[in-house]
Amino acid sequence: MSSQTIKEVDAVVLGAGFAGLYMLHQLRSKGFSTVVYEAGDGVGGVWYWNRYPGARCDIESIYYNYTFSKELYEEWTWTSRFPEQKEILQYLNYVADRFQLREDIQFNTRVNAAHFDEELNKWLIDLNDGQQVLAKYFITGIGCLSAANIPKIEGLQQFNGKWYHTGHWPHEQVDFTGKRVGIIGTGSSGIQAIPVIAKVAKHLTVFQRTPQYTIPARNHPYDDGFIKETKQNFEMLKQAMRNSVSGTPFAQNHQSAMEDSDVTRQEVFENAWTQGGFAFSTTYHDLLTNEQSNEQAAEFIRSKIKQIVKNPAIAEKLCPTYMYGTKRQVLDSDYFETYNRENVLLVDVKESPIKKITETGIQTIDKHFDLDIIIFATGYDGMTGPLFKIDIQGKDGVTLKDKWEDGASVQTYLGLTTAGFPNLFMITGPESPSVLVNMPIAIEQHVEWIAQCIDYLRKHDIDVMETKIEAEEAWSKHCREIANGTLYVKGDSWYTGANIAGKPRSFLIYLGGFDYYTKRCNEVAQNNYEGFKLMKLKSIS
Ligand code: NA7
Repeated sequence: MSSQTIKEVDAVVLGAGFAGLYMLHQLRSKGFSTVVYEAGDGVGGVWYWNRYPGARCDIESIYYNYTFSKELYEEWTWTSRFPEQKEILQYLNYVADRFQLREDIQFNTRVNAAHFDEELNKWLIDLNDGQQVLAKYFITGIGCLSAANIPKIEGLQQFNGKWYHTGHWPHEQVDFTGKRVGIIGTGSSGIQAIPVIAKVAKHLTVFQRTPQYTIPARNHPYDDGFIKETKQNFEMLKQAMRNSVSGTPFAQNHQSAMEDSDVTRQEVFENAWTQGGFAFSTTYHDLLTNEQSNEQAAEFIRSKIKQIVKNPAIAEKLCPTYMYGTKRQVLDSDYFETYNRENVLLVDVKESPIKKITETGIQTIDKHFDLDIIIFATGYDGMTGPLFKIDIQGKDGVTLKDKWEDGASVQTYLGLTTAGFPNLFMITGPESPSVLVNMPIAIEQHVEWIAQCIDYLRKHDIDVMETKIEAEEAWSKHCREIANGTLYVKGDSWYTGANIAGKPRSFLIYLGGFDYYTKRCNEVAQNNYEGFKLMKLKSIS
């Protein structure tokens, strides 16, 4: 094919969220021509799309930001412990302006396809406006949770009211005043939205399939003294986060829940409950490896639900029975308290499944619920979903979907690359620590590794970098072995793909610890990118 009329750059990056913005900044600072394509009309990624009421991050704001620039850290001031969506979006807009990133971002543009051209040894990228672009490097920064799951329920198209998915919330304000609202789904999104909507709507019906373990977030405004001290400790915080197991600056707890007496364990759980946030999940190291320890945590939360919810029958329905933490633990603000309101009704759809959506509401097998608005808080096709939405084709015309058999046999090297797809990098891709680490820190580590790698390739006149199959086989095996030693694999969650009808079950998050993972990535780089074939065009032709 001829490349004469096609725009050509060193790198194409997908997505203008935390990952895409920093990737652009890194590549540009190293002198690589780079363009970012973003489907939305602004930066923010997941924080651009998730505008539903109550949307907040579940990582504390002072940790949920970039650490690559001390000046940036000092300039930006978070207002509260758990940042709301609006504030994170403001932060990312500030970053885009501060580092003049917008000039290399093309908004309102989707990448439909990216095919590796084996004659040119470049990626040919098709955009939704019909344009094409050639790039030596193709880098995805599309997040792990960006492909919305809207369950196929009969009749949705005939519903006369409005319906929304939490991950594609409209930009204009949705007014719930005087409205009968139905919400399907009680994951993080549903649990954040429910208390906020209940305060405004005339009536809220919650369609729950699985109750959740949720802990009070105990969000609060930050005071100036605390912020000042945090900023002063920036270097220490940065090192602590980057060298930690989870991308946060907390020391790892090495104690088993079964080593403590019943009384002490209750005190430990009670303290964590009072403290709020993710403190609960770090009370003991074996909550997700030892079923007995897990049950202690589960039972503690169930006892709290029964204390908070006044109606014992409703409390019972809200008590989860699956293993604690095998679905992501949720943080809430007054979630269980909301079920004490008179305008809130809980419908257990395991007991009474949804049959269809009608013109006027939702019909379960035994009752019709009249609704003006339906909200799908039904989550995402995680990890592979965002990648499979794009026709990514590597060597010999094999697509990523073909190679990974729709998710049944995902194999990557370090969660960054995959054999047969030369010069393709996936920021926080499958089999990297990604969502079980503080995301901005995981992203920074990937972005810096990729930028250094591309720089190395340029310095050594290498045109094509390709993963060796044996390297990815070993990495995937290592990932699976660690995951299989935990309780995570037993859960029906987006972690395992069990939330999507027909999706093959696989656990695609690296659980060996962010610190070990970073060390391993650095070793690969130091050993001249072991596990990769590095080729010069002369030697290919
Ligand atoms: P989640 O955590 O995947 O939650 C989705 C919820 O929707 C969950 O309660 C599901 O029940 C429920 N769901 C999904 N499909 C259906 C159908 N067909 N009928 C009834 N209920 C359904 O997504 P979120 O957006 O809340 O959170 C995603 C992540 O974002 C979160 O973990 C944080 O990391 C941030 P199920 O449990 O599958 O029975």
